[in-house]
Amino acid sequence: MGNISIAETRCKGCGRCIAACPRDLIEFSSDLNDLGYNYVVFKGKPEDCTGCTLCAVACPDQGVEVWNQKGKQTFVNTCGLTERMTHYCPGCTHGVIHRLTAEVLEELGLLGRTVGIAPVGCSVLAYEYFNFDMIEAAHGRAPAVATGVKRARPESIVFTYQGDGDLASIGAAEILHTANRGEKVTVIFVNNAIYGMTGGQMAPTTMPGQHTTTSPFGRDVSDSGYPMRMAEILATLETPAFIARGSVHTGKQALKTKKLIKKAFEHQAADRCFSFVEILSTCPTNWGLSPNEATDWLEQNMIPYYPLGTVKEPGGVSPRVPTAG
Ligand SMILES: Cc1ncc(C[n+]2csc(CCOP(=O)(O)OP(=O)(O)O)c2C)c(N)n1
Repeated sequence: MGNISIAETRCKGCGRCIAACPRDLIEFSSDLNDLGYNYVVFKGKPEDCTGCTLCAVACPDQGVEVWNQKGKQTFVNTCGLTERMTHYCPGCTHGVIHRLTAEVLEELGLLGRTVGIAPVGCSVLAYEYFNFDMIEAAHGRAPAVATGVKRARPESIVFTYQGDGDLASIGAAEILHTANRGEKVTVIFVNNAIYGMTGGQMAPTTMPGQHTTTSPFGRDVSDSGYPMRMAEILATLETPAFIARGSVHTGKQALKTKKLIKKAFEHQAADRCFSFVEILSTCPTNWGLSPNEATDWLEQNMIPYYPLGTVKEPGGVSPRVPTAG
């Protein structure tokens, strides 16, 4: 027996918690909340809920809290995030990735010395949501800014938070050379297979045949090449300490991805070189799908091409990068 509390006012009606509940205990209300969405409600009895927390883990909007049968709160929203509502569309998983990142930093006790760098893209306003120091970078240039911050303040924990258009296209040179230099920074790479913020143009990660506003007949690989597997490309380099790929399209995958994010920051905290976590993410709005359909599409199309798990973890201490300290 457990108990969940759903913040009706935060709910965007994406239904990710409904899909995540193994006991089918959550449903849409027929009423709209102040945001104009059909919010979700708990439909079971407290004794039906096991307190597994998957609904809370799957929620992109910090809308669910969970207690176990002894009345102990088992899912608490992290103080690494502000309480602001995000501007993300319903079913977008940027919010889940924000939360996992903030949870890891809180659990590792690193919040007080973290500097995040977010460039242009849907997460351009990430500084409103992360509750620690953030810097805004020009499109694609976050790894260069991170290099400067880390070299000037080696005691800081420095990470970039980048989309696939940003990292694999306009910022392709920055990420490659930052990884190759073995800068002691962490990169959270959100791959939603499209340029989200600007209206759904084709990205280097767009799937073959995928319809976008600049590939209305589907990505033609004979014309634009195959999608780039950035994690594998960076893993060919000597210096990175840790490279992995996760996904957050379900609560269970989000929990696995949190472990990868944790490892990445642990490597940085141990003064090792470059760590990188690519995270597959849904963009229901620009994919033209409902949140549930987007989850299925990601599972059927992206995961077979972008396999999940650790890509490279040489361990040990990588070559030292000169720092100012
Ligand atoms: C130098 C420069 N070129 C182009 C743009 C326009 N622009 C802003 S966001 C963006 C795409 C971002 O897509 P992505 O990095 O995949 O992130 P998402 O929005 O999908 O999260 C582009 C092309 C810009 N702001 N600056």
